[in-house]
Amino acid sequence: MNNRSFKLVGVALVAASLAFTGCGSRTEASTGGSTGGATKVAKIGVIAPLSGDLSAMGLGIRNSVDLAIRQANDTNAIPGWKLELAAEDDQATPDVGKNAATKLASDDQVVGVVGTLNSGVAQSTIPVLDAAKIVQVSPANTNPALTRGADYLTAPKRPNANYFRTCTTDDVQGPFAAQYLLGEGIKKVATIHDKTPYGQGLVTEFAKAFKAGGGEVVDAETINPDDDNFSSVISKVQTAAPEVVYYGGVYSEAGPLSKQMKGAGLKVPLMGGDGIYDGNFIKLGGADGDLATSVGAPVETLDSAKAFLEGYQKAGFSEGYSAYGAYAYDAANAIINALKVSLASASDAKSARQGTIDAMASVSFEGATGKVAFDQYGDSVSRVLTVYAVDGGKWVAKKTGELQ
Ligand code: ABU
Repeated sequence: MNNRSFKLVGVALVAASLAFTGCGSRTEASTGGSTGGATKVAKIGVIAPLSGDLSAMGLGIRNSVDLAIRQANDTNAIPGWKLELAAEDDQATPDVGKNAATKLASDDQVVGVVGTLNSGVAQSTIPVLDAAKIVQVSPANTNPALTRGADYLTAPKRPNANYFRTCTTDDVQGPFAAQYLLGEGIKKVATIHDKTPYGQGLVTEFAKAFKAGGGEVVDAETINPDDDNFSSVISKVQTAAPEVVYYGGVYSEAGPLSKQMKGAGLKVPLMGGDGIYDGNFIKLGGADGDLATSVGAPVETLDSAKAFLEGYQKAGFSEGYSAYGAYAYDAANAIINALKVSLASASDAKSARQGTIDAMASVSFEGATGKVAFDQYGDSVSRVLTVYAVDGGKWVAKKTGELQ
């Protein structure tokens, strides 16, 4: 791992001006644009947190899928068919997500699902949708085991043929963060994770790469996902005197953790993964100097994302697209591309479910985030990541690249 190098694909020092607002949850369907007299209906579901602490990310996912559906209907992308959105709130909770998947699977018009945000929720939804032969494409799940199984490094084996993702994975993201810190001269790091598949997996991958690169993990702690007082963990970490605290988890705990760290005198940067890359991290206590990696390049810098950004603004959504909006838009368009094949000769949506999964293997197009295509495990072929720092109270891109 220590001889890996970064291939820079672009260096961006731009403010990431994501708009973040939350609002209450509701399950909804959208008729999605004009449809040129189509009579048959196929639905694309969304399963994401539409309420609660992580709704800023979930609503950005929902809106971006809605946009892709509206545009497909407006351009009559699938002649004879009208697409509809069926969005379900998973509340970032595995059981709620499983119920959402069961509900969507029982709707004969559902042919694909975009989601989930959380890797732990995906563990519950994937088998349900797989049994119903419904394709699931996540814009945000980064746990490697979802596509390559528990032995994802030594003996990768795809657990579910219906599952794909447009984001990269934590066996890339963790080492990317480690390489960045080592390159900045950081030698001593403490780790904390929230015991979720995402948080634990990310810290495991980070720590392996950091140690392999000559760094030392001076303390390793955990918190519970719903904790709000981190004083005992902070005092243990403080004793170990790290130069950085690397956190595996999401912004709802990471923001308060950063604030409490600094308040207790542990005035070192907190660094996390894509789960903390949100304006709410800063609102909740994230401070200047804190760091995050997130998937892809900053969308505001990408020519390929211009149509998405303009369309999103024009659509007038009241919530920002957040970290995964462009990835959700690409996930929806991947399904729509597969539907162009599977629905072409289908008499009804349900009969096209298996054909949609089959067609995903050949999907390849230039999406908002760049090339969208999948490998033999259902993973994205894109492995680009960006390091962001909180600077002047907002996220600023520091380095965009690909782990070699
Ligand atoms: N990838 C960050 C979102 C959380 C998760 O994967 O569980």
